[in-house]
Amino acid sequence: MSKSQLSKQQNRRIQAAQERYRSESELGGESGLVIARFGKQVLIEEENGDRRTTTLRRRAEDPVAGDQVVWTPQGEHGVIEALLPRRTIISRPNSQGALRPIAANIDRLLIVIAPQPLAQANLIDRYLVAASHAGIDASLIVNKADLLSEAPSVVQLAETYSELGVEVVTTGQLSDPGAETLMDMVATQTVALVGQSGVGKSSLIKRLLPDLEIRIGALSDAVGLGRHTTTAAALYHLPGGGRLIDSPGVREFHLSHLPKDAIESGFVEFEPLLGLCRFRDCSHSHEVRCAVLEAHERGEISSDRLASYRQIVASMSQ
Ligand SMILES: Nc1nc2c(ncn2[C@@H]2O[C@H](COP(=O)(O)OP(=O)(O)OP(=O)(O)O)[C@@H](O)[C@H]2O)c(=O)[nH]1
Ligand SMILES: [Mg+2]
Ligand SMILES: [Zn+2]
Repeated sequence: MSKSQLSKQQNRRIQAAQERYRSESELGGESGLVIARFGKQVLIEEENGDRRTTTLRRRAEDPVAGDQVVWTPQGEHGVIEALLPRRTIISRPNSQGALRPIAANIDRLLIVIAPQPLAQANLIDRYLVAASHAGIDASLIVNKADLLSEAPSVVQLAETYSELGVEVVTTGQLSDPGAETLMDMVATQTVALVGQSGVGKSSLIKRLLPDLEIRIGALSDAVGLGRHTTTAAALYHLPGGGRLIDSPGVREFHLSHLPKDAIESGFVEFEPLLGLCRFRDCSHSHEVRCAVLEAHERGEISSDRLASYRQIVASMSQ
């Protein structure tokens, strides 16, 4: 980890601690970390590491794994008094179009792909845009390494993103060449694993934390790790201080909640060209003297990424 990253992270921690202190003294409660949310019930971790089931005081609050809250005891349970300001948030619209948080206060998105179900470049691009917009780093985890020999397109995809500067780690349950790299990458950060259902996000967490059954003893059965599809995001501590947030798999990831210019800024190879097009509101599709189209003609932007960009932009106006 670079010096500047470390100090940025340290600053965030100090800021978070100050906010926690302020809120606790103002609200007269104790601070807690959201481990998982199941409908109206929120499993939190107290400062001393104990876990407790709480409910929400205000319906408007929408806590999610990774959130810091202020709570007050109510018998052996508790009530969440307030959600503390989030350092970062990744959200997505649900099927009704309402924006729902995926994970809060994360430093990095781990976009998990696999040969089975087959990786989709456009979904990766959408996650990269969302991470960029949220000010979060993103890495690509190529899981199910044992199936890669039959999936050259996934190997190709990994190469494409690696060339774009995205860190790529290959992992799998039979051979896990990337386990150590992955642990180093997470270090003391809070990371969220996202991706299609069935790519092996929960299995990967279980591999990194073999004694998980013990660790998640307090968790609801709703988190059927490895065996069933994950239905709620849940946070797990790594021994070194890192935190992993498992999230339910998605079929698609809409970006309709983002401003239009977040899409082009989320395409890392477009970024240096933005503002260089002849027209300020250039759509990079047919305009003359479009810096993006010119870069594509010079071979600096791949046809696949340009097509993926257009697909996202087109889906925004639907
Ligand atoms: N071949 C192979 N299968 C794997 C590997 N890792 C996980 N699987 C299998 O993939 C299936 C899905 O794994 P999960 O960990 O539940 O996937 P998930 O991404 O958490 O899925 P959701 O919770 O629905 O989002 C399970 O049957 C796993 O046994 C791997 O490295 N190789
Ligand atoms: Mg899962
Ligand atoms: Zn343009």
